Amino acid sequence: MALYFSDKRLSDIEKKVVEGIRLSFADAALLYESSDLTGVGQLADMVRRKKHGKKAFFIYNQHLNYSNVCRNRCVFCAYARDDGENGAYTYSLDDVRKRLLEKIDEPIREIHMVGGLNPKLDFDYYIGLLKVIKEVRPDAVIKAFTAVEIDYLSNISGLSINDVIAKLKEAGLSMMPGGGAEVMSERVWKELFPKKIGGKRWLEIIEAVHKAGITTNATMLYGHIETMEERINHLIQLRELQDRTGGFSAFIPLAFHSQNTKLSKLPETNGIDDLKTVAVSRLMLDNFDHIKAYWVMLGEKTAQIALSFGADDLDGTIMEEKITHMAGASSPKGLTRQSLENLIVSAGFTPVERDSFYNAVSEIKGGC
Ligand code: V47
Ligand code: SF4
Repeated sequence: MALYFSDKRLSDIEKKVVEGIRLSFADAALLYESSDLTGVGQLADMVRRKKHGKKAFFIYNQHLNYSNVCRNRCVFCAYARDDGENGAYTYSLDDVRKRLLEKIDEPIREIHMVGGLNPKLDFDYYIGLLKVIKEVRPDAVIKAFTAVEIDYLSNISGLSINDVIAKLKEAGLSMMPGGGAEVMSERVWKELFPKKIGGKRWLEIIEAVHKAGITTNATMLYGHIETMEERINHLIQLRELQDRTGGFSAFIPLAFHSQNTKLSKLPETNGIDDLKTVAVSRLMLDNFDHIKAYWVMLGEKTAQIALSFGADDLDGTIMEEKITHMAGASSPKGLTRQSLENLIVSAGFTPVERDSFYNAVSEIKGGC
């Protein structure tokens, strides 16, 4: 049955989606520009349902941020501090062990671990982090670090990118989160994160990581100074890399939070932009299996609605989130399994608790 569009231009895109024809830059621009939000949402939902039916995934996970001392000091970051500055912290390996043991009675399947580039931490510390997690929680998957850390570790250790990846893998790294790419545009890189690796290097390193057999996610930080054109180019660059490696698991659009950053005058992203960005991502990233609606940044309500705009995953329990909360996020710091299930069921989907690789560990019947 053909969908109803108040913006008739969407019918051409529907035809392409139905026939499995890849959408172009111009299609994405039209989707973003269209005022037919529900039309755009229906198109994304069509793809989402074809891939996952009514399933909506989540994971029992714990976030660990070992240090907020960071030499990069990206303009959009409220989390980072200089060494010795008020609020700066670094966990010793014993602190990390303690944090893991505090939650040892919970059925955590994944440890998501990232942090700043703290010049006082050497390569052995990073290996130590992985080893401590493996020792305390041998069954949990470690999803840690980003291309930014891989590049940094290669610089401080003198090892090649491939050797860094091999050593992290040997110490227990199984997967990598999608951070660090921000928006792959030279203009945005120069203005917002000039000390961090740019898009070209990020893609090169991720390609090496995928070739070493480690899957990663990908993200896009939106809602700051980037243009629609830059967003779309970012998505296309990810899609091209995925064509080559197939190593991306999920894509996560990250809604910018400006409080306590140098961009604090910028407003929050609005609901329309949040939902459209999820939908456009779902439609453009035809070779990505999963689109995450990250409840921490979107808020629970928008994340729940995003399940009908192309997203199939809400991320997880998290336990304690620092990066977005230091930038003013009003979402809770963690959610229980029951709350995640309730959010999914009341949105009309079937909650599926998953492991890091999207294998179902339990499916709860529900939805309509
Ligand atoms: O790379 C930094 C972003 C990222 C702010 O792969 C900000 O499963 C919003 O990558 N407002 C880290 N965002 C988080 C991340 C992530 C999160 C959840 C799941 C996964 C996954 C990955 O957070 C950074 C940066 O892009 N960030 N500051 C801010 N003020
Ligand atoms: Fe450092 Fe990451 Fe914050 Fe940039 S976003 S300053 S790399 S912690």
